[in-house]
Amino acid sequence: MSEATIDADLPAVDPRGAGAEEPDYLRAETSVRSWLLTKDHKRIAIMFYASVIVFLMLGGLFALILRTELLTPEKTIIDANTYNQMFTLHGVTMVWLFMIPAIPGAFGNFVLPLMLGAKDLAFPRINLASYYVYALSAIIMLTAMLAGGADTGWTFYVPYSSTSPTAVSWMGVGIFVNGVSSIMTALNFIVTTHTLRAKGLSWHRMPLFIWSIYGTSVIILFATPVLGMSLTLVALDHSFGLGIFDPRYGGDPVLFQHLFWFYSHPAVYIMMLPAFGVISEVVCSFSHNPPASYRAIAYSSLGIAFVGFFTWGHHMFVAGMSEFDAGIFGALSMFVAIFSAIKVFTWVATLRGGSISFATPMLYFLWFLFLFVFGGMTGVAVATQSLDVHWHDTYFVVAHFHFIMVGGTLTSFLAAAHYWFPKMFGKLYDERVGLLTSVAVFIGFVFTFLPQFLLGNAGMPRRYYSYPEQYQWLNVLSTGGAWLLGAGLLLTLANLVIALKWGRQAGPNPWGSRSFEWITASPPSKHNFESTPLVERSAYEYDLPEEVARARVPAR
Ligand code: HEM
Ligand SMILES: [Cu+2]
Repeated sequence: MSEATIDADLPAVDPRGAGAEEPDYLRAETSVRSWLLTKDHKRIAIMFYASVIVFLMLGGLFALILRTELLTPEKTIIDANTYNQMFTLHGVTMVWLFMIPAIPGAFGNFVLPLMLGAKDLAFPRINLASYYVYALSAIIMLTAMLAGGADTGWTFYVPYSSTSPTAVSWMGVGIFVNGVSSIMTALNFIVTTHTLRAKGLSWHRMPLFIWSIYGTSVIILFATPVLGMSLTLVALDHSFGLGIFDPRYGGDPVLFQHLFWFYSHPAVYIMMLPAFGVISEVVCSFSHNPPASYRAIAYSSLGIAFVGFFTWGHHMFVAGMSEFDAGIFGALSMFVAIFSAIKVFTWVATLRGGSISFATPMLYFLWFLFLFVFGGMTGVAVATQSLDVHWHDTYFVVAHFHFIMVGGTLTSFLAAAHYWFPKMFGKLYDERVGLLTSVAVFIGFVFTFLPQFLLGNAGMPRRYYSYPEQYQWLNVLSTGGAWLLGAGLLLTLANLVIALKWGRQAGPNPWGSRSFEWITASPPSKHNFESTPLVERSAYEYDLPEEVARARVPAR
């Protein structure tokens, strides 16, 4: 690999993009073996992508079963025990098999090396191993589902979880193994960002997506072992009656809540930061503007990663906490909201004076903005002890975190799925259908989750399969919304799958972005770039004409 030098003459560009004379990564080898044993970050990304979509559909199926049960006040389709299993499986599948690996595994793996001008991640074999460890964890969790399931909720609160007759221990093993996969991926991203940046690519020239993936990786590294340890202790209690969390043997059930939330609050940022990264890229690319403040967005990711470790107590306001502690945890939680608000204001300011194009990812950004801000504000509300005593364990909390996780992370995942589609597959999806399905997803979402705030505020507790009659009409709205949301997601998937075969050729940079992954061909060749790029600008120089911006990253 030679380093390209700057040439006054601009290279002639193949319609598929520079480097297209080499077969792209999808066509370089086609045997099944070449996929299963690949060390190419792009193929591993596709394997993660396909898997997380399968689990999104499975988790979605569980959700529709739950919502359908709640259509009527008494039993509709499943009994109480099955209902308990169903919401546990829904939570476990969505959190660990979809949400956490989704953006980092699929899009992080694919674009991070491209954005850094690297040929691959630092440890390609560990990357492949992390996929198989993830797949193993999925197998363990699925067998746990078949072998008795789990009915504790995704939070595994003791003492119920250590005595439940269901397959709690085996499920815990699955989540433990899943964490190992997360840690492998995180380590790989951190080392790659430190060591494989192309020449000239200083930290402050990097695309903002990298900062958010970096922040996520740091959280994963510090928080995930705590989850592994706590679930191991629960499994030991459950299988061997050790009594670590059982007061009869001198154990302490509240200790579990501390340990669990010490991981799981940071984990909400494991799910959220990658979404912020996607949003930053989408906003800049579709408003053709640099971020209003690069540093504000980059550093607030690190700020969130840090402060997120000190807020877990807001999940335990009613677990016997002193008012002083509650005040401290509440105030610290609001710091996170400040960092998030910095991001939101910076994104909005980025639109100013831009030439905005309303493609599907940009519409998802709008949904994100509305839903995430709404979810965040309700977060500040539930972080206030006096309010949370009323809302805790009601549908209000369910609505809050779905606004954040579905309204924030899933919309970003969908934005990313459309935004990077041309890069990943070399094709363009149908824009009109993309916009329509996005509207369906939004309307479905609002009908599903907005009524849940009202239900929670009116006192409907979460995790019950029946409810008093006066709650019915809001539940009917919510269930109807869920079906629409499900249909919107299926149509979105169909639109993308159809584009794989019938989509128009995309070209290297269909959105006119300045970020570095758009320099190379779509889809990229196996080695990403023919020669190592030399970076002479930042990822957001929209004041330069496209050809000049291109020439300042001489690479093919
Ligand atoms: C502005 C920032 C946020 C604040 C101040 C905040 C605050 C809170 C509080 C106080 C609770 C506990 C309520 C209760 O149990 O009664 C809660 C629950 C929850 N939040 Fe947030 N939150 C914020 C952002 C997020 C984000 C970004 C996510 C996810 C990506 C998230 C996901 C969750 C989840 C999953 C729960 C419920 C967990 C459970 O009990 O099963 N939150 N939040
Ligand atoms: Cu929290």
